[in-house]
Amino acid sequence: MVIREFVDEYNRKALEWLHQDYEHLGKQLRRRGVDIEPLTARVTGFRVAVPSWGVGTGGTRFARFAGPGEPRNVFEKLDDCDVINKMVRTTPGISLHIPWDEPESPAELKAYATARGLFIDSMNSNTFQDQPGQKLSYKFGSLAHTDSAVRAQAIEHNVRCLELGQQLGARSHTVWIGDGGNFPGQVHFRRALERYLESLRAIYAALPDGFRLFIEHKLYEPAFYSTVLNDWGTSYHCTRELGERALSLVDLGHHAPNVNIEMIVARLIQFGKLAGFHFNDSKYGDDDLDSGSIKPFQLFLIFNELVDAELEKTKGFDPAYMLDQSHNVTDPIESLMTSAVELVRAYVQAQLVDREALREAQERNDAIQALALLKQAFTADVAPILAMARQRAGGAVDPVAAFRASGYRARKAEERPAAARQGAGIV
Ligand code: RM4
Ligand code: MN
Ligand code: MN
Repeated sequence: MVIREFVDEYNRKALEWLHQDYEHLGKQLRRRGVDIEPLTARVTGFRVAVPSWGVGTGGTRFARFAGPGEPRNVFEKLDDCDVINKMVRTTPGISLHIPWDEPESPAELKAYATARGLFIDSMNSNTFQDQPGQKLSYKFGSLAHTDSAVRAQAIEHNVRCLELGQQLGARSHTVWIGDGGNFPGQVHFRRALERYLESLRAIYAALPDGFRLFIEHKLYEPAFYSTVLNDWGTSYHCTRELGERALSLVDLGHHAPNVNIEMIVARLIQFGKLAGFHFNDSKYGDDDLDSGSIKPFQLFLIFNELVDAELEKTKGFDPAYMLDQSHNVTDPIESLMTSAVELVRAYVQAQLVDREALREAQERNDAIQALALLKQAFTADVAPILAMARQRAGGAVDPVAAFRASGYRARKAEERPAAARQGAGIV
Protein backbone atom coordinates (compact mmCIF):
# COMPACT_ATOMS: atom_id res chain seq x y z
CA MET A 1 0.00 0.00 0.00
CA VAL A 2 1.20 3.49 -0.75
CA ILE A 3 0.72 5.59 2.38
CA ARG A 4 0.03 8.77 0.41
CA GLU A 5 -2.90 7.22 -1.47
CA PHE A 6 -4.23 5.59 1.65
CA VAL A 7 -4.18 8.91 3.51
CA ASP A 8 -6.04 10.71 0.71
CA GLU A 9 -8.67 8.02 0.68
CA TYR A 10 -8.98 7.96 4.48
CA ASN A 11 -9.19 11.77 4.69
CA ARG A 12 -12.19 11.85 2.40
CA LYS A 13 -14.60 10.97 5.20
CA ALA A 14 -13.40 13.85 7.36
CA LEU A 15 -13.22 16.60 4.75
CA GLU A 16 -16.74 17.90 5.13
CA TRP A 17 -16.54 18.59 8.85
CA LEU A 18 -13.01 19.84 8.51
CA HIS A 19 -14.11 22.54 6.08
CA GLN A 20 -17.03 23.47 8.30
CA ASP A 21 -14.90 23.71 11.43
CA TYR A 22 -12.17 25.62 9.62
CA GLU A 23 -14.66 28.12 8.28
CA HIS A 24 -16.20 28.55 11.71
CA LEU A 25 -12.82 29.08 13.35
CA GLY A 26 -11.94 31.53 10.58
CA LYS A 27 -14.97 33.62 11.48
CA GLN A 28 -14.16 33.52 15.19
CA LEU A 29 -10.59 34.60 14.57
CA ARG A 30 -11.70 37.33 12.19
CA ARG A 31 -13.72 38.87 15.04
CA ARG A 32 -10.44 39.02 16.98
CA GLY A 33 -8.73 40.66 14.02
CA VAL A 34 -6.79 37.54 13.00
CA ASP A 35 -6.68 36.20 9.46
CA ILE A 36 -6.75 32.40 9.41
CA GLU A 37 -5.03 31.83 6.08
CA PRO A 38 -1.59 33.31 6.87
CA LEU A 39 -1.71 31.36 10.11
CA THR A 40 -2.32 28.09 8.26
CA ALA A 41 0.45 28.99 5.83
CA ARG A 42 2.88 29.41 8.74
CA VAL A 43 2.08 25.91 9.99
CA THR A 44 3.10 24.55 6.62
CA GLY A 45 6.60 25.90 7.24
CA PHE A 46 6.94 24.46 10.74
CA ARG A 47 9.50 21.66 11.14
CA VAL A 48 10.54 19.39 13.97
CA ALA A 49 13.09 16.60 13.67
CA VAL A 50 12.31 13.08 14.85
CA PRO A 51 14.86 11.02 16.82
CA SER A 52 15.82 7.73 15.20
CA TRP A 53 16.07 6.26 18.70
CA GLY A 54 12.45 7.21 19.37
CA VAL A 55 10.88 4.81 16.87
CA GLY A 56 11.95 1.75 18.84
CA THR A 57 10.25 0.98 22.14
CA GLY A 58 12.13 2.48 25.06
CA GLY A 59 12.57 1.07 28.50
CA THR A 60 13.30 2.04 32.05
CA ARG A 61 16.23 0.91 34.16
CA PHE A 62 13.95 -1.89 35.37
CA ALA A 63 12.79 -3.41 32.12
CA ARG A 64 12.07 -2.98 28.49
CA PHE A 65 8.89 -4.43 27.04
CA ALA A 66 9.41 -4.76 23.31
CA GLY A 67 6.63 -3.65 20.99
CA PRO A 68 5.52 -5.47 17.84
CA GLY A 69 7.30 -4.76 14.60
CA GLU A 70 10.12 -2.68 16.03
CA PRO A 71 12.70 -1.44 13.53
CA ARG A 72 15.85 -3.58 13.57
CA ASN A 73 18.24 -1.23 11.83
CA VAL A 74 18.60 2.36 10.71
CA PHE A 75 16.86 1.73 7.38
CA GLU A 76 13.80 0.34 9.11
CA LYS A 77 13.91 3.29 11.49
CA LEU A 78 13.79 5.59 8.47
CA ASP A 79 10.79 3.64 7.14
CA ASP A 80 8.94 4.42 10.36
CA CYS A 81 10.04 8.05 10.25
CA ASP A 82 8.74 8.17 6.70
CA VAL A 83 5.27 7.08 7.85
CA ILE A 84 5.30 9.70 10.61
CA ASN A 85 6.18 12.43 8.14
CA LYS A 86 3.65 11.27 5.55
CA MET A 87 0.95 11.53 8.23
CA VAL A 88 1.90 14.80 9.90
CA ARG A 89 3.99 16.50 7.17
CA THR A 90 6.16 18.43 9.58
CA THR A 91 8.92 15.93 10.34
CA PRO A 92 11.21 15.36 7.33
CA GLY A 93 14.34 15.83 9.48
CA ILE A 94 15.86 12.94 11.44
CA SER A 95 18.33 12.99 14.32
CA LEU A 96 20.75 10.06 14.32
CA HIS A 97 22.55 8.53 17.25
CA ILE A 98 26.01 7.09 16.65
CA PRO A 99 27.00 4.26 16.94
CA TRP A 100 23.40 3.01 17.25
CA ASP A 101 22.70 4.17 13.69
CA GLU A 102 26.18 3.77 12.21
CA PRO A 103 25.63 2.99 8.51
CA GLU A 104 27.89 0.76 6.46
CA SER A 105 27.53 3.16 3.58
CA PRO A 106 26.66 6.76 4.46
CA ALA A 107 25.91 7.49 0.79
CA GLU A 108 23.38 4.67 0.68
CA LEU A 109 21.69 5.89 3.86
CA LYS A 110 21.54 9.44 2.59
CA ALA A 111 20.02 8.29 -0.69
CA TYR A 112 17.50 6.15 1.21
CA ALA A 113 16.39 9.21 3.19
CA THR A 114 16.28 11.49 0.18
CA ALA A 115 14.18 9.02 -1.81
CA ARG A 116 11.56 9.30 0.97
CA GLY A 117 11.66 13.09 1.23
CA LEU A 118 13.61 12.84 4.48
CA PHE A 119 17.00 14.21 5.48
CA ILE A 120 19.48 13.78 8.31
CA ASP A 121 19.27 16.86 10.45
CA SER A 122 21.42 16.34 13.51
CA MET A 123 24.05 13.90 14.72
CA ASN A 124 24.29 12.73 18.34
CA SER A 125 27.34 11.14 19.89
CA ASN A 126 27.24 8.42 22.50
CA THR A 127 29.99 8.33 25.09
CA PHE A 128 27.65 7.33 27.89
CA GLN A 129 27.84 3.61 27.10
CA ASP A 130 30.60 1.19 26.27
CA GLN A 131 30.36 -0.52 22.90
CA PRO A 132 31.50 -4.09 22.19
CA GLY A 133 35.22 -4.12 21.50
CA GLN A 134 35.76 -0.59 22.80
CA LYS A 135 39.28 -0.08 24.11
CA LEU A 136 38.69 2.15 27.15
CA SER A 137 35.61 2.30 29.37
CA TYR A 138 33.34 5.29 29.97
CA LYS A 139 32.31 3.98 33.36
CA PHE A 140 33.89 7.02 35.05
CA GLY A 141 33.25 9.54 32.32
CA SER A 142 34.22 10.41 28.78
CA LEU A 143 35.01 13.97 27.65
CA ALA A 144 35.72 14.98 31.27
CA HIS A 145 37.41 11.73 32.34
CA THR A 146 40.46 12.01 34.59
CA ASP A 147 42.46 9.89 32.11
CA SER A 148 43.50 11.80 29.01
CA ALA A 149 43.47 8.58 26.95
CA VAL A 150 39.74 8.12 27.64
CA ARG A 151 39.13 11.76 26.78
CA ALA A 152 41.02 11.30 23.51
CA GLN A 153 38.91 8.28 22.63
CA ALA A 154 35.70 10.23 23.33
CA ILE A 155 36.92 13.19 21.27
CA GLU A 156 37.75 10.85 18.42
CA HIS A 157 34.24 9.40 18.51
CA ASN A 158 32.75 12.89 18.25
CA VAL A 159 35.04 13.78 15.37
CA ARG A 160 33.93 10.59 13.65
CA CYS A 161 30.30 11.71 14.14
CA LEU A 162 31.16 15.02 12.48
CA GLU A 163 32.71 13.28 9.47
CA LEU A 164 29.74 11.00 9.16
CA GLY A 165 27.36 13.91 9.59
CA GLN A 166 29.06 15.73 6.79
CA GLN A 167 28.69 12.73 4.50
CA LEU A 168 25.04 12.44 5.44
CA GLY A 169 24.28 16.11 4.90
CA ALA A 170 23.55 16.88 8.57
CA ARG A 171 23.80 20.43 9.87
CA SER A 172 24.46 20.08 13.56
CA HIS A 173 26.08 17.83 16.10
CA THR A 174 24.68 17.40 19.61
CA VAL A 175 26.89 16.38 22.50
CA TRP A 176 25.36 15.03 25.65
CA ILE A 177 27.63 13.27 28.13
CA GLY A 178 26.86 11.14 31.15
CA ASP A 179 29.93 12.41 33.03
CA GLY A 180 29.45 13.24 36.68
CA GLY A 181 29.61 11.77 40.14
CA ASN A 182 27.41 9.76 42.45
CA PHE A 183 28.96 10.90 45.69
CA PRO A 184 30.25 14.12 47.23
CA GLY A 185 33.98 14.33 46.77
CA GLN A 186 34.07 11.90 43.84
CA VAL A 187 34.56 14.60 41.23
CA HIS A 188 36.47 17.86 41.53
CA PHE A 189 33.88 20.22 40.07
CA ARG A 190 36.20 22.83 38.60
CA ARG A 191 38.80 20.45 37.23
CA ALA A 192 36.14 18.27 35.61
CA LEU A 193 34.57 21.24 33.84
CA GLU A 194 37.99 22.39 32.68
CA ARG A 195 38.69 18.93 31.18
CA TYR A 196 35.26 18.94 29.51
CA LEU A 197 35.94 22.32 27.94
CA GLU A 198 39.35 21.26 26.73
CA SER A 199 37.81 18.22 25.03
CA LEU A 200 35.05 20.30 23.50
CA ARG A 201 37.61 22.72 22.09
CA ALA A 202 39.11 19.83 20.13
CA ILE A 203 35.67 18.83 18.81
CA TYR A 204 34.80 22.42 17.96
CA ALA A 205 38.03 22.72 16.00
CA ALA A 206 36.91 19.79 13.82
CA LEU A 207 33.47 21.27 13.01
CA PRO A 208 32.87 21.12 9.26
CA ASP A 209 31.77 24.28 7.44
CA GLY A 210 28.15 25.14 8.04
CA PHE A 211 27.93 22.87 11.09
CA ARG A 212 26.75 24.00 14.50
CA LEU A 213 27.79 22.35 17.76
CA PHE A 214 25.01 21.89 20.31
CA ILE A 215 25.83 21.06 23.91
CA GLU A 216 23.11 19.62 26.10
CA HIS A 217 23.06 20.11 29.85
CA LYS A 218 21.36 17.78 32.29
CA LEU A 219 20.89 18.11 36.01
CA TYR A 220 21.36 14.48 36.98
CA GLU A 221 21.30 10.95 35.60
CA PRO A 222 23.09 8.67 35.06
CA ALA A 223 25.21 10.47 37.68
CA PHE A 224 23.04 11.08 40.72
CA TYR A 225 24.99 13.61 42.76
CA SER A 226 26.57 15.94 40.21
CA THR A 227 26.93 16.21 36.46
CA VAL A 228 29.64 18.07 34.62
CA LEU A 229 27.32 20.08 32.38
CA ASN A 230 24.53 20.49 34.89
CA ASP A 231 22.60 23.59 33.91
CA TRP A 232 21.99 26.26 31.29
CA GLY A 233 24.31 28.76 32.96
CA THR A 234 27.26 26.38 32.78
CA SER A 235 26.25 25.52 29.23
CA TYR A 236 26.11 29.20 28.31
CA HIS A 237 29.55 29.76 29.77
CA CYS A 238 30.95 26.85 27.74
CA THR A 239 29.36 27.89 24.46
CA ARG A 240 30.78 31.39 24.91
CA GLU A 241 34.20 29.97 25.58
CA LEU A 242 34.01 27.79 22.49
CA GLY A 243 32.90 30.26 19.86
CA GLU A 244 30.07 31.46 17.66
CA ARG A 245 29.03 28.08 16.31
CA ALA A 246 28.64 26.51 19.75
CA LEU A 247 25.12 26.82 21.16
CA SER A 248 23.19 25.62 24.20
CA LEU A 249 20.52 22.99 23.67
CA VAL A 250 17.51 22.78 25.96
CA ASP A 251 16.07 19.34 26.63
CA LEU A 252 12.83 19.98 28.51
CA GLY A 253 13.37 17.04 30.85
CA HIS A 254 16.84 18.08 31.99
CA HIS A 255 15.93 20.61 34.66
CA ALA A 256 14.96 20.53 38.30
CA PRO A 257 11.20 20.26 38.90
CA ASN A 258 9.41 23.61 38.74
CA VAL A 259 12.27 25.41 37.01
CA ASN A 260 10.98 28.19 34.77
CA ILE A 261 12.11 26.74 31.45
CA GLU A 262 10.46 29.42 29.32
CA MET A 263 12.61 31.96 31.10
CA ILE A 264 15.77 29.97 30.39
CA VAL A 265 14.70 29.96 26.77
CA ALA A 266 14.24 33.74 26.82
CA ARG A 267 17.68 34.21 28.37
CA LEU A 268 19.41 32.03 25.80
CA ILE A 269 17.59 33.85 22.99
CA GLN A 270 18.65 37.19 24.42
CA PHE A 271 22.26 36.08 24.67
CA GLY A 272 22.25 34.65 21.15
CA LYS A 273 23.04 31.13 22.35
CA LEU A 274 19.87 29.09 21.94
CA ALA A 275 20.71 25.99 19.90
CA GLY A 276 17.23 24.57 19.94
CA PHE A 277 15.35 21.86 21.74
CA HIS A 278 14.91 18.29 22.61
CA PHE A 279 11.17 18.37 23.20
CA ASN A 280 9.49 15.93 25.55
CA ASP A 281 7.45 16.21 28.72
CA SER A 282 7.91 15.10 32.30
CA LYS A 283 6.37 14.96 35.71
CA TYR A 284 9.43 14.29 37.83
CA GLY A 285 12.72 14.02 35.99
CA ASP A 286 13.98 13.13 32.51
CA ASP A 287 10.80 11.13 31.95
CA ASP A 288 10.95 11.55 28.15
CA LEU A 289 7.15 11.48 27.90
CA ASP A 290 5.22 12.72 24.89
CA SER A 291 5.45 16.47 24.30
CA GLY A 292 2.51 18.39 25.73
CA SER A 293 1.19 15.38 27.63
CA ILE A 294 1.87 16.65 31.17
CA LYS A 295 2.43 20.41 31.02
CA PRO A 296 0.83 21.79 27.85
CA PHE A 297 0.75 25.32 29.28
CA GLN A 298 4.52 25.20 29.77
CA LEU A 299 4.95 24.13 26.17
CA PHE A 300 2.77 27.05 25.09
CA LEU A 301 4.79 29.49 27.21
CA ILE A 302 8.01 28.25 25.63
CA PHE A 303 6.53 28.78 22.18
CA ASN A 304 5.34 32.17 23.32
CA GLU A 305 9.00 33.13 23.79
CA LEU A 306 10.00 31.54 20.50
CA VAL A 307 7.28 33.21 18.46
CA ASP A 308 8.02 36.52 20.15
CA ALA A 309 11.65 36.28 19.01
CA GLU A 310 10.60 35.09 15.57
CA LEU A 311 8.23 38.02 15.09
CA GLU A 312 10.84 40.47 16.37
CA LYS A 313 13.34 38.96 13.96
CA THR A 314 15.83 38.66 16.80
CA LYS A 315 19.40 38.54 15.49
CA GLY A 316 20.87 35.05 15.21
CA PHE A 317 17.59 33.39 16.18
CA ASP A 318 17.48 30.06 14.35
CA PRO A 319 16.57 27.27 16.80
CA ALA A 320 16.57 23.62 15.79
CA TYR A 321 13.42 21.84 16.91
CA MET A 322 13.85 18.16 17.72
CA LEU A 323 11.94 15.58 19.68
CA ASP A 324 13.74 13.41 22.23
CA GLN A 325 11.35 10.94 23.81
CA SER A 326 11.27 7.38 25.04
CA HIS A 327 8.11 5.42 24.40
CA ASN A 328 7.62 2.64 26.88
CA VAL A 329 3.89 1.94 26.80
CA THR A 330 2.71 3.42 23.49
CA ASP A 331 3.29 2.71 19.83
CA PRO A 332 6.30 4.97 19.15
CA ILE A 333 4.92 6.07 15.79
CA GLU A 334 1.69 7.21 17.43
CA SER A 335 3.58 9.02 20.18
CA LEU A 336 5.87 10.82 17.77
CA MET A 337 3.01 11.88 15.51
CA THR A 338 1.01 13.13 18.48
CA SER A 339 4.00 15.01 19.84
CA ALA A 340 4.76 16.67 16.52
CA VAL A 341 1.13 17.81 16.38
CA GLU A 342 1.34 19.17 19.94
CA LEU A 343 4.33 21.30 19.00
CA VAL A 344 2.50 22.76 16.04
CA ARG A 345 -0.49 23.41 18.27
CA ALA A 346 1.64 25.37 20.77
CA TYR A 347 3.28 27.22 17.87
CA VAL A 348 -0.07 28.28 16.40
CA GLN A 349 -1.53 29.21 19.78
CA ALA A 350 1.53 31.36 20.45
CA GLN A 351 0.88 33.15 17.16
CA LEU A 352 -2.52 34.13 18.54
CA VAL A 353 -1.11 36.18 21.42
CA ASP A 354 -2.05 39.81 20.94
CA ARG A 355 1.48 41.11 21.44
CA GLU A 356 0.67 44.78 21.27
CA ALA A 357 -2.00 44.45 23.93
CA LEU A 358 0.34 42.30 26.01
CA ARG A 359 3.05 44.91 25.85
CA GLU A 360 0.60 47.59 26.91
CA ALA A 361 -0.61 45.47 29.81
CA GLN A 362 2.99 44.90 30.85
CA GLU A 363 3.76 48.61 30.70
CA ARG A 364 0.68 49.32 32.85
CA ASN A 365 1.65 46.51 35.26
CA ASP A 366 -1.75 44.98 34.60
CA ALA A 367 -1.06 41.40 35.66
CA ILE A 368 -4.63 40.17 35.26
CA GLN A 369 -4.89 41.44 31.70
CA ALA A 370 -1.44 40.14 30.73
CA LEU A 371 -2.26 36.63 31.89
CA ALA A 372 -5.72 36.82 30.30
CA LEU A 373 -4.12 37.61 26.94
CA LEU A 374 -1.89 34.56 27.19
CA LYS A 375 -4.78 32.38 28.35
CA GLN A 376 -6.97 33.59 25.52
CA ALA A 377 -4.38 32.34 23.04
CA PHE A 378 -3.68 29.13 24.93
CA THR A 379 -7.34 28.11 25.24
CA ALA A 380 -8.13 28.68 21.56
CA ASP A 381 -8.98 25.40 19.86
CA VAL A 382 -6.77 25.58 16.79
CA ALA A 383 -7.24 21.93 15.80
CA PRO A 384 -8.96 22.81 12.49
CA ILE A 385 -5.92 24.89 11.44
CA LEU A 386 -3.58 22.02 12.20
CA ALA A 387 -5.76 19.49 10.39
CA MET A 388 -6.23 21.78 7.39
CA ALA A 389 -2.49 22.47 7.12
CA ARG A 390 -1.73 18.75 7.28
CA GLN A 391 -4.38 17.88 4.74
CA ARG A 392 -3.22 20.56 2.30
CA ALA A 393 0.33 19.25 2.59
CA GLY A 394 -0.85 15.72 1.80
CA GLY A 395 -0.95 14.53 5.41
CA ALA A 396 -3.68 12.98 7.50
CA VAL A 397 -6.58 14.91 9.00
CA ASP A 398 -6.42 12.53 11.96
CA PRO A 399 -2.91 11.01 11.98
CA VAL A 400 -3.42 8.40 14.72
CA ALA A 401 -6.73 7.16 13.30
CA ALA A 402 -5.26 7.00 9.80
CA PHE A 403 -2.16 5.19 11.03
CA ARG A 404 -4.25 2.64 12.90
CA ALA A 405 -6.50 2.09 9.91
CA SER A 406 -3.50 1.68 7.61
CA GLY A 407 -2.47 -1.62 9.23
CA TYR A 408 1.19 -0.55 9.03
CA ARG A 409 2.12 -1.87 12.47
CA ALA A 410 0.54 -5.27 11.90
CA ARG A 411 2.42 -5.61 8.62
CA LYS A 412 5.70 -4.66 10.26
CA ALA A 413 5.07 -7.11 13.10
CA GLU A 414 5.10 -9.86 10.45
CA GLU A 415 8.04 -8.51 8.49
CA ARG A 416 10.17 -7.74 11.55
CA PRO A 417 10.19 -10.61 14.02
CA ALA A 418 10.74 -9.58 17.65
CA ALA A 419 14.30 -8.66 18.49
CA ALA A 420 16.06 -10.83 21.02
CA ARG A 421 17.15 -7.75 22.99
CA GLN A 422 14.87 -7.53 26.04
CA GLY A 423 17.13 -5.91 28.59
CA ALA A 424 16.66 -2.67 30.47
CA GLY A 425 17.89 0.63 29.15
CA ILE A 426 16.80 3.71 27.31
CA VAL A 427 16.71 2.12 23.89
C1 RM4 B 1 19.91 11.70 27.30
C2 RM4 B 1 19.85 12.99 26.51
C3 RM4 B 1 20.35 12.84 25.12
C4 RM4 B 1 19.92 11.57 24.47
C5 RM4 B 1 20.13 10.39 25.38
C6 RM4 B 1 19.65 9.12 24.73
O1 RM4 B 1 19.18 11.82 28.48
O2 RM4 B 1 18.54 13.47 26.49
O3 RM4 B 1 19.90 13.90 24.32
O4 RM4 B 1 20.74 11.44 23.35
O5 RM4 B 1 19.45 10.60 26.58
MN1 MN C 1 18.04 14.98 24.95
MN1 MN D 1 17.33 13.10 28.26
